[in-house]
Amino acid sequence: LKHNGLKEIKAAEGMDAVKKIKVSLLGKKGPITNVLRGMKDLAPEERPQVGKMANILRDELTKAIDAKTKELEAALLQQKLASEAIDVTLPGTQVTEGNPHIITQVITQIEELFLGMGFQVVDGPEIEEDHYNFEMLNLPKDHPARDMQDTFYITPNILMRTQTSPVQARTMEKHDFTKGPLKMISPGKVYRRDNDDATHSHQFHQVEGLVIDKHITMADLKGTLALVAQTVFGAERKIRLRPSYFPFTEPSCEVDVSCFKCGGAGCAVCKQTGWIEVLGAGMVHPNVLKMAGVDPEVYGGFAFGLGPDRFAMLKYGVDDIRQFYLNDVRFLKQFAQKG
Ligand code: FA5
Repeated sequence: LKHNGLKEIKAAEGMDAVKKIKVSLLGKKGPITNVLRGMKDLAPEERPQVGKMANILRDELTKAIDAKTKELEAALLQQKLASEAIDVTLPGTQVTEGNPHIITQVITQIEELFLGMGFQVVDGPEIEEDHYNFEMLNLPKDHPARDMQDTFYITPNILMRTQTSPVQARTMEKHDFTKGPLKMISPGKVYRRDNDDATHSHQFHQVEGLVIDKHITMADLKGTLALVAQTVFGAERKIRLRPSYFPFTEPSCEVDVSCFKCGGAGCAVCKQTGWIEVLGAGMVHPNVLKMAGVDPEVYGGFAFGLGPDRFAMLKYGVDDIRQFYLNDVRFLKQFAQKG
């Protein structure tokens, strides 16, 4: 029994076979159990001898089965490790690298310029109250100038902001002027019910700028805007200021930058005028200061709202604003920054 048992254990192929052998040799119906059970029929002097032999045999077989189990487990582990091994020399899958959107690049450039001049960058909500988008900016409910910015209303008092100017109102209201002047910019998305064409989109970007202090003049505004134009477009691009109207500034102006590809007929970008409007600006209206709790007799300032979409068009020679929103990777990839 011992000889055959050990032979069987040794030859077993796999765990299942070992388990079967264990049951057949050591189980309740196995030969060893039978011997032990039959002890009562033996002569008393034979019992210790037979019992000892049966126990030794059982221990030996158990040891052999345990050893075989360990051996098989080790083999299985080896097999698993081998099948899951990674070949580190295989070439990897190419991961396509993204790049910041061209409009993000322009906004970042403007942010860096203003941060360098000690401005703070402030965020504001895209879903805005009529109160901040219009009323705090000197545009009461029935003001005709509301038509200048055709609005997506959510409720009569909640809307998709049409401009980043509400962030001015929100920031001015909170600012403690005893601690110093207010110098901020606020970049973000704005929405208007404009008909989409080469230079208009119903969703676009603006960067608001605001400075409130004592003794601020229009010359400060002009100098700041010239610096923005030179930083983004290079020294060769010209700017011009045209008198304009905004309810929240007085006087107001619109600023144009010379068209990047004009001189020829059929320029879709500037409609053959040689200029493209990129921002609106002016000196903050006394009513706007008063509404935010700022004394217009003591403080004054300038504000501007520029369009990074138009900036990006001019800077990179993109002749249709809709390209920015199509998410065509072939278009976007052209503006990947190196390094
Ligand atoms: C305003 O929105 C004013 N809030 C700007 C301002 C701020 C004036 C502070 C004075 C003081 P306007 O509607 O002109 O102004 O828009 C400002 C700029 O946003 C434009 O010069 C243009 O660059 C851009 N813009 C306007 N409409 C669109 C459009 N539909 N698509 C793309 N860009 C646009």
